[in-house]
Amino acid sequence: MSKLHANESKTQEYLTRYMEGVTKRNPGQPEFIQAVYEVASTIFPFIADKPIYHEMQILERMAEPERVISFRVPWTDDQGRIRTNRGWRVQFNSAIGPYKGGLRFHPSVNESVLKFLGYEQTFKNSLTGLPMGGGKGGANFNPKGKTDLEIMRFCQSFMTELYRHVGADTDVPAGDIGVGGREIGFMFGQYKRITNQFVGVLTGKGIEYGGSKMRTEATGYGAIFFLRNMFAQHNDSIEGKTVLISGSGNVATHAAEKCLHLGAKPLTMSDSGGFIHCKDGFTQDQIDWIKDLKNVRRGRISEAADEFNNISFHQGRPWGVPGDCAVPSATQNEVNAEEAAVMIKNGIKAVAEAANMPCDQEAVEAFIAADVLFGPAKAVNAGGVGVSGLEMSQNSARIAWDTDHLRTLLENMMRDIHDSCVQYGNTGGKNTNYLQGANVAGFVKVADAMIAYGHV
Ligand code: NDP
Ligand code: 2IT
Repeated sequence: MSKLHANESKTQEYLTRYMEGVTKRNPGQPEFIQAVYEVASTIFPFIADKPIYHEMQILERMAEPERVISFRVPWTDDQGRIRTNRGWRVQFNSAIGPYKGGLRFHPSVNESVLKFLGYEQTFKNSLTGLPMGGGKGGANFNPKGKTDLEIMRFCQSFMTELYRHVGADTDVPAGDIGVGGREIGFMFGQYKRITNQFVGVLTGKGIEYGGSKMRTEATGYGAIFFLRNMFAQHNDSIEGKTVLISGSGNVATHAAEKCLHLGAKPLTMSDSGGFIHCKDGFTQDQIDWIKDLKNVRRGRISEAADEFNNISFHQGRPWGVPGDCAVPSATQNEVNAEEAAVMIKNGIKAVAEAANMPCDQEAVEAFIAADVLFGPAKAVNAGGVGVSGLEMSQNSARIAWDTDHLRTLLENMMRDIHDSCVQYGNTGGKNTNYLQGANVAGFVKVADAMIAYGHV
């Protein structure tokens, strides 16, 4: 066996043994194990000749959240019945700053999902270049069909416990699935009332009470900036490309909008009921109508097909529609190996993960093996938490920057993240390996900070 092959098989052996340990310690947590594997499979080769990371047990420590808080959330529905949900905050890693990451309200939320999200968030936040640790939280609460008053009572009850665990220099939550401007307003109001403090304890706030311009748009816009940068790096252009988008929430609608700004054509959007297809590409008016449908009327995406002649509604997910790029923007594991194979057969050129872990491991491997440009979530969607970090800066300094300035900061941040991926993602293949690039670039800063602190 050559020395190179001997090293590779040793690295593989470490990875296998490591994953056996992670799997044993986290029974019933498949999403978390999946996220750890995705990172570890690229980090073990990187640290093969860097014994300090092994000696300091960095990957072992990184796979253990610093703290998981779980609590009861009782609330009263409009019929006067007492309802009970479970809330969590996973404070994953504070090596480079206060815990930072969103809150998700969805019936599928459990500890595995929040641990995968908190783990990913640690590397993503490191990539932004800002001083933010990783965290995530939420509740197994289903906001669908609830009235505004029910949402308000739930959010107030949730914050009545959460407030003692968070703080502007401790842990700063934000939105995620099922948590947008309305929910952040209710939670911020409750925090302020309980603590008698007006501080930047949440991001994604309304502009009137300490929110940042561009935060609402940041994740979707940032994802499409990243897609543009991947094309430019590989001597191609986003202009004229057709784009398959899933989801129809905050991330999806703003991704569609930025596609229009940059001359690309968004063809699809979806929700849990199915997807809509517009072969001409959605117009800004149609995107605005969908934003209103989802944020104000809180309806289903199928209604867009009743409203517009050139939009059709279909069951399932949009991945069978031929397109140049895919920007999955709904939820985890929404692209599997068969769907990836269909997209590859249809000639897909680039995939940018705007949701967190939307492609399963086999789909990721299939895209990379087929030389499809693959942008992983922790890089592609980092613009959201990036502008959250800028909201924290503005709150601390008690100032407010204007839209143009923030747009430039976001665009520059996405450029820098892209360039860090290129720096660490050159594996000798035809394309940059953005998966490896993002994982390694995110890892190094957190790992080196942990080493500086000694055995903690
Ligand atoms: P929203 O709640 O605004 O929208 C979520 C969208 O995804 C809806 O269209 C929803 O459909 C769909 N969806 C959610 N769960 C499922 C499911 N299990 N199956 C099918 N469709 C589903 O959330 P966001 O747009 O904020 O978040 C979307 C993704 O982006 C998530 O993965 C989130 O973690 C990630 N993200 C969000 C950031 C942000 O700033 N908001 C930042 C970085 C990442 P339906 O209404 O039918 O449930
Ligand atoms: O997944 C994410 O990065 C988010 N939901 C945004 C987190 C934040 O703190 O803005």
